[in-house]
Amino acid sequence: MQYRFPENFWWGSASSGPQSEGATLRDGKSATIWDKWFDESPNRFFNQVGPQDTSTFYDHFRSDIQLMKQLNHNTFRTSIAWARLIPNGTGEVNPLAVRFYNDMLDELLANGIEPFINLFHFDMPLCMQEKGGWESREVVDAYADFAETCFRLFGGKVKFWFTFNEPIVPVEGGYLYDFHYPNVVDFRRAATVAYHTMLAHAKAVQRYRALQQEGQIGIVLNLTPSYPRSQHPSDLQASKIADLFFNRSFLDPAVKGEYPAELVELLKQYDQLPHCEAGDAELLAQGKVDLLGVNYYQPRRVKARANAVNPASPFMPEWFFDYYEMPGRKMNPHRGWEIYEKGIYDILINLRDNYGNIPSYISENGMGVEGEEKFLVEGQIQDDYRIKFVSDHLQWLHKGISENCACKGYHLWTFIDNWSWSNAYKNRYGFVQLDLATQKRTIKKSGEWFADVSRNNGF
Ligand code: BGP
Repeated sequence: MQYRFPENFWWGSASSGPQSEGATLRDGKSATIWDKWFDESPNRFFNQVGPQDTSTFYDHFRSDIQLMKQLNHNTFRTSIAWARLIPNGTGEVNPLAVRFYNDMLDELLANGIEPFINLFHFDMPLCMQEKGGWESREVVDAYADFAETCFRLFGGKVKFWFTFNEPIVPVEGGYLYDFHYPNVVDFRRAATVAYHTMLAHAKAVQRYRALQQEGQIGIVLNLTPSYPRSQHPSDLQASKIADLFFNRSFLDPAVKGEYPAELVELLKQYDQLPHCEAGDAELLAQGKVDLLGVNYYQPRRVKARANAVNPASPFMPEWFFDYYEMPGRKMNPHRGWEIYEKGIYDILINLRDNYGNIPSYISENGMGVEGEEKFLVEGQIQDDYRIKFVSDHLQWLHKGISENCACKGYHLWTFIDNWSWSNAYKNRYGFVQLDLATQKRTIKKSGEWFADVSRNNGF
C-alpha cells in the first residue's frame, strides 16, 4: 500500500439536515427560508425541485445507515434542523424531533459510526428570519439556546459538535452576491451578519464549555486558498486582501478568538465596520474551537485590479482585486469548478504554521457531476473520475500528515446524492446514486472503492 493513514483516521461522508431529511413540514417542523424562497421563486431552483424533494433521510435513515456501514464509514456528519427541533425558534421543543434525532444517533452508534453533528447548515427558521435573521442579536441569543438544548438532549451520544457549516456562505449568498434568500446586496449588512454569526458561534462554545460534557466542539469553514497571479507586490496584496475577506474573517476568530487587525483596519478606513457592543471582544475570545472542519472544493485565483474603483459604486470585496483564470488550470469537465488538489495541502500547512496546528479534518471535498446517468453501466455508475479526484486529494492530504499536520480524517461530500441549494439534483456528488422518483439507492463504483480505502486505512 502506498498511502497508509494514521490509526483511527476518520473515514466517512457529510450531509446536512435540509439537504437530506425531507419531511420539510411534517411532524411539527416549521418552515425555513428555503421553503419560503422556493414558494416565491421556484424558477430559481433547477427543474423547480424544491427543499421538500430529497432522499428523505427522515424516513430512510435506518437503511441509509446500513449502506454507510457497507461503505465502512466510521464517522458521518449531518446537522440538526433548528426548525424541526424548536419550531418557533425559541421555547418549546418538538418531541417528534427529539425522537427522530435520538433514533438516528442510536442507529449510527449501534453500527459503529461516530456522529459528527452540526447545528446550522444555512437553514434559518423562517420565524427567526422574520425577526431579522443574523442581523438581529435576538436571533443570536435564540441560536445559543437552541445549541444548548441540543447539547443537553444529545450530548450523551454526540462527542463531536460543530456550530456552523460554512458561515460565510449565507453572508455571501444572502447579503452580498444575491444567490440565497433574502437576496440583499449590501456590504455593511453582510458584515453585520458575519459578525453576529461569530458571536452566535462563540456563545454556543461558551454554553458547551459550561456544561462540561465529554466531547469536542468546532466549526466547519470552507477555506479557499488565495493564489496571486504573480509575485508582483500588487498581486500579492490583492491575494492577501481576498484571503482576509474570504478565509481569515472566520478562521481567525474561530481559532485565535479575534479578528485580524488588518481586516478591522481596512473596514474602519472605509466605514464598513459592524456595530460592536461592550463585551463582544471577550465573548469572541471564548469561541476558540477544539477542532476545525475544512471544506475544500477549489482555490481562489486573484490579481491586482486592472481598473481603478469608482468610489461612488457600492463597497465590495472586489474593490481590492480582480479574479484571474490561470492558463492551463484543470477544470472539472462536469461542473465549472477548478480542480487543484494541492490546495488541500496548502491549507493544512497554513493551519500548522499559522494556527498552532489546530486539529482539523477535511469535512467536505467532492466532485459535482452533471448528467451522471451517462456513466451508468449495467446499473452502476462507473465514476472513475470521482475515484481519481478523491485519491489525488488524499495523496496531498497524506503528504500534509507526513509533515506533521494535525489532520484527523476525510469526509466526502456527500453520502447519497442530495438536494442542493438551487442546483437541486443537477450536480451529483454521492458515493450512492439516488433515483429521486423511486427513492432507490445504488452504490456507485467510488463507494465500493472508498469501502476498501477505509477498511485498509489507505490505498
Ligand atoms: C458546500 C455546502 C454543501 C454542498 C456543497 C456542494 O458549500 O456545505 O451544502 O451543497 O457545497 O455545493 P453545491 O451543492 O452548490 O454544488
